[in-house]
Amino acid sequence: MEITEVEVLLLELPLTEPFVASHGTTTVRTVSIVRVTGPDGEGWGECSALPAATYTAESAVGGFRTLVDDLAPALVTDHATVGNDPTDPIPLHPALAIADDRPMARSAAELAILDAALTARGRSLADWLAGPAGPGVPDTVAAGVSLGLDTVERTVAAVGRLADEGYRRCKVKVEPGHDVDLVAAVANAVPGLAIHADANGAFRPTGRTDPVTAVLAIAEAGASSLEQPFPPEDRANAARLIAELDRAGSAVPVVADEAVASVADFEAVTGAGAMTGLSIKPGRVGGVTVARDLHDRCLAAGVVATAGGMLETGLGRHALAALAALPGFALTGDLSPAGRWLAADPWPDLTLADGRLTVPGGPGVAPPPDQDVVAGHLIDRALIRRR
Ligand code: OSB
Ligand code: MG
Repeated sequence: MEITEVEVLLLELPLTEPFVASHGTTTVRTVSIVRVTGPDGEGWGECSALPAATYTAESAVGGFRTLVDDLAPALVTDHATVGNDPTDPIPLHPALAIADDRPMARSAAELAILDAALTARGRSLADWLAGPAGPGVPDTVAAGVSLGLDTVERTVAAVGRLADEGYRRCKVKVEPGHDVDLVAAVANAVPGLAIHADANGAFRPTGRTDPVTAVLAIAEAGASSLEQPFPPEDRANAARLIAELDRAGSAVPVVADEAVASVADFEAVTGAGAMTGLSIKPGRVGGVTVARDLHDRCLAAGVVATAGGMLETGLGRHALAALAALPGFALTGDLSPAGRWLAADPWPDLTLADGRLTVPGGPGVAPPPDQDVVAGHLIDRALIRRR
């Protein structure tokens, strides 16, 4: 696709409450957004980098700069295309490669290009991701919600409210010393709830106690899956944990998040026997097409996939729900509407009913944003045109 214009926006969206994880606290959702225009029309993409470079090396403002300084000029200059689906080629722009080392910014530009192309074809992202040979796109996916670090008492109260809203899976953030009691209290308060314990790598091998023993206790307390318990580079303890769970006859998956940023990481981590599940975040891996590739590899390797969120706007959440409709996403993901954390959002939100989220079936990724809401939260903007 020949891209004639790229607009990059930096928005600052208010949160309903701060989101706390062991890697940092998010109080306002600064987010960079890209719009591309070509002969097919326009399309929108979201850079999922958090306001601060904590979870990964990219930040929202860094994503804005990458989009403005590197991706946009390359996209409006270079217009060769490559097809990625022989029955319905969608241009995967070769200029995206300029940001291969900044996957969240790259992912935003890829999503915008796909949105433009799919909108012009009247085809949904979920339908395109499923492909012609796919089993067809389900109307809904199981909803799941992620809670920030908080006291046991407040977490139990919040989980009770969310269970009443219909959620059957909650992700709780844990860290050493704030783990077993929390998970046990939640399991006790809402029997039958799937509890996904995410440590964001906080169980370091340098502590006084064996980190594997500490994490096994979280599973025994009632966690149904364990996400990134150890630092990404600590494959040895992840492999030991998997072996211990196996010995105990436990089916609790050990889900990699931060540890897998690419297909090469996927091969290395599976090769080390260091994951039995994978949280696939389109931003972390460089876009929805890499995400789909990783999903296919999960299916082939017997690794359970789960769709991972990044506190996105309704735009990013539409893309995540479309991805999560693929058949390998057997472990309920971070699939909640953006209204869970955003107090203002230019994009329409996903709908939650009976513990399930609707898979977007409209053309492209999502409907366009409300320009008044964009204008009310805009902190920077750049327009790059083909010369
Ligand atoms: O570790 O999964 C994580 C949000 C930002 C960065 C990292 C993570 C998260 C979440 C939120 O857990 C999940 C969501 O967006 O629903
Ligand atoms: Mg995580």
